[in-house]
Amino acid sequence: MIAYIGVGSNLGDRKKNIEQALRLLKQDGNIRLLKKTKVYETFPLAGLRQGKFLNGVLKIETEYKPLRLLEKLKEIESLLGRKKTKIKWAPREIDLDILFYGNAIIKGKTLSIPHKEIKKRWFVLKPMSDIAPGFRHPALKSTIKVMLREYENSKGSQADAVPGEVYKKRR
Ligand code: PH2
Ligand code: MG
Ligand code: MG
Repeated sequence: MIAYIGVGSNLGDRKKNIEQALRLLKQDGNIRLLKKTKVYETFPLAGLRQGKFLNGVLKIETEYKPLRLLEKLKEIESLLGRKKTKIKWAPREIDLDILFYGNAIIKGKTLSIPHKEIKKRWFVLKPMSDIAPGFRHPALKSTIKVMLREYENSKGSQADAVPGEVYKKRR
């Protein structure tokens, strides 16, 4: 199955964390990395004060079923030093989220696919639009490109979030 994975880091050596995560993913015989986007530096979306993120999206092909894929991603997160915490949206060394799994719609206790917040997250829509602008959200029925345009039209965008640059202003 084709899946899209959101990658984020805002703790420690962010670039290295993402590189390590990629390395571990590639080592898995049931996961093939098909595409990776460039990494965008983005302001944290949360009430909590915390450091800026590096965010990107991966396109993979995998034999794993969704829950097994989730386990695998959690395993990599913990190998990279991410500690479990009750605090929602605590800063993290690495975050690997299943955004889409083919066109599956799953509403489980431990896993929701597509990821619930995609439409509200520039840091997902933007990188994903670089590799899959025409991908259609199986539940919302709009394409990534359209959702990104809608986001940028309503929120004025995080278009100052240029890859590799440090932003001057916060909206
Ligand atoms: N992840 C969150 C909460 N807020 N903000 C940015 N910019 N990037 C993220 O990956 C992110 C976030 C929870 O997973
Ligand atoms: Mg997340
Ligand atoms: Mg997560």
